[in-house]
Amino acid sequence: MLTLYHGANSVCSIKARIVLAEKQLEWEGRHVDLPKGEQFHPDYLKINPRSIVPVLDHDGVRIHESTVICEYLDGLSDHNRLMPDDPVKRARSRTWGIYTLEYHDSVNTLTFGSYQRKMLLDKPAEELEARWAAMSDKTRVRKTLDLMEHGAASVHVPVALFRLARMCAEMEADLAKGDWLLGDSYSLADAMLSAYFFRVDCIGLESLWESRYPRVTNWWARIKARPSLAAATDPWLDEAIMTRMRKVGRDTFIGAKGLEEYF
Ligand SMILES: N[C@@H](CCC(=O)N[C@@H](CS)C(=O)NCC(=O)O)C(=O)O
Repeated sequence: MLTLYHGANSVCSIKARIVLAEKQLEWEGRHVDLPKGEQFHPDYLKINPRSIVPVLDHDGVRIHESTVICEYLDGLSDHNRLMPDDPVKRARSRTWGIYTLEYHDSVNTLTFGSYQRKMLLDKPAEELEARWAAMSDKTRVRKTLDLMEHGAASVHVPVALFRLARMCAEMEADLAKGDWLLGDSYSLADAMLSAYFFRVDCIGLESLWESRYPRVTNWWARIKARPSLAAATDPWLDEAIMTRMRKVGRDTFIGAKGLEEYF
């Protein structure tokens, strides 16, 4: 039995759900409501003391980290094998997997600096204090507090946009060799990266690639046409929240010169 502890709108959970859909694996979900703070509940801390999702439970064995979960899921069946046989392509796939740690941090910065900040600013001060106290990683707390205070003016925002722009530039170079990141076939690298694109798109910043990376723009259109993206997102996401997220993201980051002022 495969059980995924996941968050509805968590980018790393979406990443795992895309691979579950691509592989057509049967799985059961245990939803962890991140906005409500369920990741800090003592029962969940027994599943993951780091208070983050996703976690995959396979017959009682727990696998942590979305990139590792994705490769693990791919290895479970021969249906639609996503990790290539070629050792050079396997190495490149794992390089993309490592880069996703940076992409996660970046999309998290942009989401927190806009939509999440707006949501949390409405909460009572005591509730926020309790939330920061529950986070065991104090570096994360410091960053979160900076984003709460400064929003788009936080020092973390230009770093995040620079890194995501670098992601697009590196993808543009790889996509010169084929329609997909590792060549002519859709692979684990495409599946993993599409979750971060989904989030950037949700916060209305698709001009990050549309303004300068045509191959990446076409790649994203191909990804959106795959049933796996809708399967991994539609059942969990609320249309009204997504509309608000896009508006707040654009209002926060897109100035008179688009995203240009960040580069
Ligand atoms: N490197 C981890 C990152 C996991 C992570 O940070 N997940 C976020 C959601 S995408 C989370 O659980 N956040 C909890 C919180 O914000 O308190 C992975 O790829 O699995």
